[in-house]
Amino acid sequence: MCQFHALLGPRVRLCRFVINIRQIRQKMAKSKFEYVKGFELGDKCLPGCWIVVRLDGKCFHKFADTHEFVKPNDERALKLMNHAASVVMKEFRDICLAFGQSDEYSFVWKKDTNMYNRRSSKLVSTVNSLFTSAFVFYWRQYFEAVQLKYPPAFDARAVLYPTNETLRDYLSWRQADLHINNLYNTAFWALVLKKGLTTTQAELRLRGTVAADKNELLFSEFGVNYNDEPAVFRKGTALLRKAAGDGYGPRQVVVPFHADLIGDSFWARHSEVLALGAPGPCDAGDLARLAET
Ligand code: DGT
Ligand code: MG
Ligand code: MG
Repeated sequence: MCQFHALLGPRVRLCRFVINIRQIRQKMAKSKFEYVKGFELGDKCLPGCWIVVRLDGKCFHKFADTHEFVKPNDERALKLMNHAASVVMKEFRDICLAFGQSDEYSFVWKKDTNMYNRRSSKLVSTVNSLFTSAFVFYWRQYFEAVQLKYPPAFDARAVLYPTNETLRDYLSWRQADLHINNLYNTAFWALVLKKGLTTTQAELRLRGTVAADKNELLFSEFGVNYNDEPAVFRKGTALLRKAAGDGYGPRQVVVPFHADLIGDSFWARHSEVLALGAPGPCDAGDLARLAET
């Protein structure tokens, strides 16, 4: 026994010595190097403001071409975007609304959120990386045999809106942007795909036209009433958190709406969003749209 201890003794002492040296080094490192933390800039979002994180596909004109997206609107791509956004909303309960169109999505954080201590870089980077990974993860669910040819990327930023009015104006701006682009693209691709014009000819044909001209062109030359185009193409997708009652009691769901965000009726119907209230109830139409996603 004594011999055993005699044998172990120096080893134990050596171990303790090594541990002590390590601890001293760690303490020194902390005191000597910790000052570099001071180089990090604070990026806490102002209190009381709505925080909007908007992300947008990087070079999606190329991504859409490479993956042969249907022109001007590819339902698979829009549904995949909506699915990725609902993954983000399910993860972060303080996102009360999201709005998507084309290759972009805006996520609205409740103005009183304290998520990540309101640090902009944390909010932006986590939303963006979860959205992007979900986009890739669920690709096959929507594109089936179409192989993802390279990893897509999205840029992202956070913008603060100090009042309900500025937040609504922001969302109106994104929806108006969608309307202008989609009306143009619908007319442009009708001229190219249905009438055989080259892209240059189609561009020339539409140059200088206003919305009424494009509506008229679609109707008179292609029999298309723009207002009958699918609402998801014309209005984009707003995702809202709602309460759905089922046999197991109420649960939260993320429901897609393809509605006008510019007028008042959407905000009156979903008044809980701006009032920071609990999710409102679903109706049958909401549940039907939810089932389609
Ligand atoms: P960026 O955002 O500056 O990196 O550049 P892009 O190329 O992403 O430009 P952006 O975001 O202004 O425009 C979105 C592009 O994505 C636009 O060229 C059309 C394409 N895109 C988005 N959704 C669809 C779709 O459903 N079908 C087709 N064919 N193209 C789409
Ligand atoms: Mg883009
Ligand atoms: Mg875009």
